[in-house]
Amino acid sequence: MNEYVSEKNGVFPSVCSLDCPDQCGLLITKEDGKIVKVQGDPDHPVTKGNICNKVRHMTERIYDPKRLSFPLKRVGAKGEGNFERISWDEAIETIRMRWSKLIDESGPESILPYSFYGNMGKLNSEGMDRRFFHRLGASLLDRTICSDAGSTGYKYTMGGGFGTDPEETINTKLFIFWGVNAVSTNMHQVAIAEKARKNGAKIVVIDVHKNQTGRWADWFISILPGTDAALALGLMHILFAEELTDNDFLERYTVGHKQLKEHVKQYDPKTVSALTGVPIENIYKLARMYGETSPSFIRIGNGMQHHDNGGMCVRTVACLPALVGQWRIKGGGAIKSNSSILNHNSEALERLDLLEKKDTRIINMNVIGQALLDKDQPIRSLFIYNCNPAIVAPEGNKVRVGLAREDLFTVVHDLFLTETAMYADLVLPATSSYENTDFYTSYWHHFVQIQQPVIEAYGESKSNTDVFRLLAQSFGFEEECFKDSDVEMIHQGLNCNNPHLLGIDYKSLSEKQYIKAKRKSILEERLPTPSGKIELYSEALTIQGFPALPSYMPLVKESEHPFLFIPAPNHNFLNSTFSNNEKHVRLEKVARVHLNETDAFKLGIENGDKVRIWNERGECELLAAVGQNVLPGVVVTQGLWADALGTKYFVNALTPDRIADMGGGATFFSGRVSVEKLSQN
Ligand SMILES: Nc1nc2c(c(=O)[nH]1)N[C@H]1C(S)=C(S)[C@@H](COP(=O)(O)OP(=O)(O)OC[C@H]3O[C@@H](n4cnc5c(=O)[nH]c(N)nc54)[C@H](O)[C@@H]3O)O[C@H]1N2
Ligand SMILES: Nc1nc2c(c(=O)[nH]1)N[C@H]1C(S)=C(S)[C@@H](COP(=O)(O)OP(=O)(O)OC[C@H]3O[C@@H](n4cnc5c(=O)[nH]c(N)nc54)[C@H](O)[C@@H]3O)O[C@H]1N2
Ligand code: SF4
Ligand SMILES: [Mo]
Repeated sequence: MNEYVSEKNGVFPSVCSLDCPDQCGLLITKEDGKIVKVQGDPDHPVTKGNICNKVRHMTERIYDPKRLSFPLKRVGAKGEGNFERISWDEAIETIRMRWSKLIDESGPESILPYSFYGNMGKLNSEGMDRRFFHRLGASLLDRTICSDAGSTGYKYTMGGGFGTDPEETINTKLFIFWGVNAVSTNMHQVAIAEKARKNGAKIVVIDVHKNQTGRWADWFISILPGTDAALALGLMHILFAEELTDNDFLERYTVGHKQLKEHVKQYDPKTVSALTGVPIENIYKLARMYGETSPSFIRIGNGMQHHDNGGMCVRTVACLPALVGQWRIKGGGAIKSNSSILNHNSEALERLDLLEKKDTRIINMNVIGQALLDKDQPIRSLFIYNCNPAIVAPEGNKVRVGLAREDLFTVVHDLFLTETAMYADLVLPATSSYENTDFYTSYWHHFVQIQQPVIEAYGESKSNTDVFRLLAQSFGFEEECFKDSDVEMIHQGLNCNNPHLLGIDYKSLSEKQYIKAKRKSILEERLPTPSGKIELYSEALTIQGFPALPSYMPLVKESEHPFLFIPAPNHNFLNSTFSNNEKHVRLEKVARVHLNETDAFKLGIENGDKVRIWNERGECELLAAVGQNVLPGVVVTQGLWADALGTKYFVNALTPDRIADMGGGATFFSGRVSVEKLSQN
């Protein structure tokens, strides 16, 4: 029995553990030891009682009959999915034996942990796991798949993940949702914007796909993929030329505005229109709207940065609020990510000091396919948790050839027998976050939240922290930190010198469930850029070989395939999570590829036709959605679908594993494909 789990029926506070900016406060109704209902907490100032469809149907996932409840070992060939039940003792002992042998033969760097944020809890995503692998001396993983290109670009301008407090955007008069499908991926920002709209705010969406967010906008601007920096520079051109800039702000709080003014002369509206596909008059209209409306707020999405030029693109867009002085207006500014505001004590949780070899190799998670096929310094074992690389990683066919290697010893810890787990030698059952103790920091709003377990562990499943404690014990690691309880780890993680977190600790969180960080406006604090100011001109960029001023850099033209391919997330899944749960699949129905009607006409494709999309890396088959939702030359899909459906929706079979310009980021949206109609329907 877990001492924190109440035996009583009732309603318990909780927090959504999914990798979503909204990080909702939840209320969980429990009857006879089981969760029967998941709702938004009406008192949570950001959630306000509303949650997405995905999590409202969470019980279907927690009690899905396919959920894993005991450890398994593989009995057939890799990928076939034949497993038999084993005990935890056998599982842990097998890992200890296999890894001890590997360490003797090839050193600990032959072992690679592979994880992401399937669970955003700090302890379960970057706590005991890090301690264990650092002490073991395993290869390090650079976790770059999501937002690193853009975060790095944003940092050159703003010094870190600092943006507007989203709650203040209730006052905003102009919202620009830029490369973000917020209706699906940040619904509470949409709810706030919707309220502001009742007070006269206008909503502009800039995207390559007129999806649910574009349809919701007052004004949708269609743009060619990878050209957002050009549009931003065109806006700057007009803002300077028409004296719509806030010169006092530029003088006081920025570096390089005079050079920038000269530099953007080359980005005249005609040039920019040719690059972006945005009509000249719309570039003028948007620039004037941005120059004349206050407060204005830009929500910078991850879509625009999953490109070859993603870093520079975000760096460039992030300069805009400074030009019009919006950082000093309540409700003005931008958010790419607010993650730096809630920085916790990661040194204490992760214990990098336990890693003996300081030059331990680092593997970028985006090139896991290449890395698994590399014969020089082979990866001989993988431990995968909080992540489903067989579906989510780029160059997916390469990843799967790698995972199928008979000589690779793979352990997968998950709630389900995911596509990745199908390739495992050992599969370990994971608890859901509702069964764990943890704390959470959002990368969008400013609340820290706590999770106390609401229900007992499902079957024999274990949390990530418990699995790594067991492994540490079996390896005989003596350090005290491997004995820390989850509660002790929360104390350690919140014991830090971040002034925003003052007064937030285990005790106060246990009482209040969520606490808002104390935060000054961006301008009251020295920005952690080299100059302490907003850097329109960045010397640091030149050291890395980039232009110091924001610039447009075209995408790599990787092949002659006629279409740019944008395989984005969908509404009812969370990356690949829920893509194996019937309820969510039913809500999403089928995978479609959106193409422009002129392209469709040329290819003889009609709405609803089955089409094949392919390139040198692979192929998939989807149903055509023909219309004007994308520009000619662009095709868009939504969702990372499970194979188990028997479909050929595996979009990452087509995506490149090139690395973006900055931060080692992914380039999911910079690939090219061909499209053809399939004869049978
Ligand atoms: N429902 C749902 N919510 C989610 C997720 C999910 O899978 N489903 N995933 C979560 C995670 S991990 C993340 S990182 C976020 C991601 O959520 P967002 O930040 O919204 O990012 P994406 O959905 O990847 O892409 C956003 C938009 O960018 C567009 N886009 C692609 N290329 C370009 C371009 O070059 N320029 C412009 N202007 N637009 C472009 C796409 O068409 C898409 O509409 O959402 C989180 N929330
Ligand atoms: N084509 C394309 N590919 C993409 C993207 C895209 O837009 N287009 N988006 C990319 C982005 S932004 C991201 S963030 C990645 C996300 O990729 P992943 O991090 O792989 O996200 P999920 O697919 O949600 O898989 C998370 C897994 O963690 C498991 N899990 C949940 N909680 C726990 C736990 O407590 N313990 C353990 N051990 N496991 C747990 C879940 O069951 C699930 O199988 O995908 C990337 N891939
Ligand atoms: S997935 Fe996002 S919107 Fe849905 S409940 Fe979780 S945090 Fe809220
Ligand atoms: Mo992500």
